[in-house]
Amino acid sequence: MKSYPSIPLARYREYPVEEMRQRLKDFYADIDRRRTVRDFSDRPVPIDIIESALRAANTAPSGANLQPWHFVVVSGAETKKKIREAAEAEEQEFYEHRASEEWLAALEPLGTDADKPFLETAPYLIAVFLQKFADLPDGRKVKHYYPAESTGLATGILITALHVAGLATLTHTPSPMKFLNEILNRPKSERPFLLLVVGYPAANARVPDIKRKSLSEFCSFIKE
Ligand code: IYR
Repeated sequence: MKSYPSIPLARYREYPVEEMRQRLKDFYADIDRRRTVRDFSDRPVPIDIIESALRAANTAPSGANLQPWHFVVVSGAETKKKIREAAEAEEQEFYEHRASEEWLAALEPLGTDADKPFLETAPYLIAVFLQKFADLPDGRKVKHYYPAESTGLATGILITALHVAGLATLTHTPSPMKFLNEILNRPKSERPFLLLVVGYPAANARVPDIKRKSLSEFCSFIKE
C-alpha cells in the first residue's frame, strides 16, 4: 500500500463473542422500538442534545471522506411556519394530482395526508442537504463522490442517535423540496435530501400498525 498520513487504530474495541451477542441483542431491542412518529409534542428539547446527535451523524463514512452534507437546524417559529406552508402546498399537489393511484394505495396504511401540523409543533426541524460540490470560500468547486449514499448514511446515524437519546423523528420528504434552499438560504450546489422532524411524541401519539420483514425475507446468505 502507498504511504499516507496515518495513525494507529487505537480506539477499536473487540468483544468476546458472547458479549457481541448480548450487545447486539440489546441494540436490536432498542432500535426495534424506534417508530416514525407524526404526532409531536411542542415540549422543548435542549439544543446540546441535537448538537451531540449531529456530531454522531458526522462520523458517517463518506466518499473520499469529503463529508458531503449540511444540516440546518430550525427552531424558530417563523421559519417553521414558512416551511410548513411551502411543504403543505407541495403535498396538496401531490395528494390531489401528482401521486399515482398505486402510490396513494401504498400510503393508505400510513394514514398520511397533506396536513403537516408537526412542521410547526415539533421543537426542531433538521433540513438535511446533500452537497454535490463543496463551494470553497475562494470560489473553487471541489467535486464530491457518492453524496447521496454518504448523506443517507449520516442521516441513518442521526435518527439512530436521536432515538438513543429518547427522541422521536419523522423522516419527511415533501417533493419537490427546493423551497428549502430558498427559505434556508442554501446554495444551488446543495440538494435538499430530507426534512427530519425531531421532538418528543405527543402524549396520545399513535402509529400505523406495520410489520417488519423477517431476516429470511430481506437477506440471502451465500455460503459457497
Ligand atoms: N411526502 C408525502 C407522501 C409520502 C410518501 C411516502 I413514499 C411516505 O412513506 C410517506 C408519505 C407526505 O409526507 O405525506
